[in-house]
Amino acid sequence: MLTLKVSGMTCGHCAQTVTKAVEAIPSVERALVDLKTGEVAIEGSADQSAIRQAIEDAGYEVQDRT
Ligand SMILES: [Cu+2]
Repeated sequence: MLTLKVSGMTCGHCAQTVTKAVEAIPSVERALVDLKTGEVAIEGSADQSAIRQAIEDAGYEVQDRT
């Protein structure tokens, strides 16, 4: 499972938008957003750059992990 930190998600609608954007990638099985931490957990085999791109295209920013 891959976990990414995403900034800009503030409500359930944002979470839904990001979830749908990531789950639209064919090799992603499931995406789970935790609004409190801003983390998106992704199950599946999609590569990270495709996931980042999908999140950014949806209007949110992926932060580099520290
Ligand atoms: Cu929102």
